[in-house]
Amino acid sequence: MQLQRIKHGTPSGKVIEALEEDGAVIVEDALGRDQLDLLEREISQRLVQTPNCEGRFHGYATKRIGGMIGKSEVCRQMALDRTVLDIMDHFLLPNCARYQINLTQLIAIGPGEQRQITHADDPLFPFDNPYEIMINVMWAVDDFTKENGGTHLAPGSHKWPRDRQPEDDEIVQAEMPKGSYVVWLGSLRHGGGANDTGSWRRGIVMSYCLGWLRQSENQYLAIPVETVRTFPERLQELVGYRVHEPNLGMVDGEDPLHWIRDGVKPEFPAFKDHLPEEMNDLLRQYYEGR
Ligand SMILES: O=C(O)CCC(=O)C(=O)O
Ligand SMILES: [Fe+2]
Repeated sequence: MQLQRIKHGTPSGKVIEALEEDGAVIVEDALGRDQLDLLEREISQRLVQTPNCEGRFHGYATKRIGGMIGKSEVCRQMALDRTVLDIMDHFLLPNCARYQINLTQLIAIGPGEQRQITHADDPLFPFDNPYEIMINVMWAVDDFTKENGGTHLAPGSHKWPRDRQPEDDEIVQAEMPKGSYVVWLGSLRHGGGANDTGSWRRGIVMSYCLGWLRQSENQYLAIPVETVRTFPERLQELVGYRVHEPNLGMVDGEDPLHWIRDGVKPEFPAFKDHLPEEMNDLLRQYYEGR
């Protein structure tokens, strides 16, 4: 059993097909040398200053840094990767007006870290979801190997009953060169690997979820608003500065995108409707038909 491996730049349909089948897929060589060099400069000092995590789930010999999209230009580029967005369009867009960033997190698994418990990520949202509600993309900053903690994944487990846990022979590890990424669906069983080497295994998770869910990481505090103002509009929207129709995420009845764009929040704005077209049509019929 192996994960399918696809070269970056291959039409997204192939990647989506593999994800439908296995629930996880590796996309190879998505970052160029210059991006990897810049990323190294953006993260190395931060990692030195960051203490180890303190929790059984997050690890004790692991370091994590949140809000990466506000801290790294390369992460902003990763967030907008065309293949990644095609994947999210396919799996998430049928069930929301727009999807959003759930969290962006650097995960550095340190020497001696033990294997993380095998889990699915989507029980974060406590309801019986009949479709995928979140998807994670793990970008390799170092080569991922079996020895240094390459992510464990159980291909096909997105189709299993919820209470079925994988046996060891149903699990594969994401082995991939740095600059590649592995995508897994929110329902897929997986976990961080044990690190039996003397060096860190650094990866960056870019997580996306339906636009009407609460984000795991509070994007409005994780990223300084002055930094958000420098983002392209698509990225401002992705981190959450956009109304999800109908009427979720408004500020004084305004779409936050206007406030971010114009730089000032009006003192006395007119409170507006933010509705999908079908609802507007229904309202029009109701009020005009009376
Ligand atoms: O670091 C990894 O490879 C996976 C981590 C993970 O699945 C998690 O923390 O939820
Ligand atoms: Fe996870």
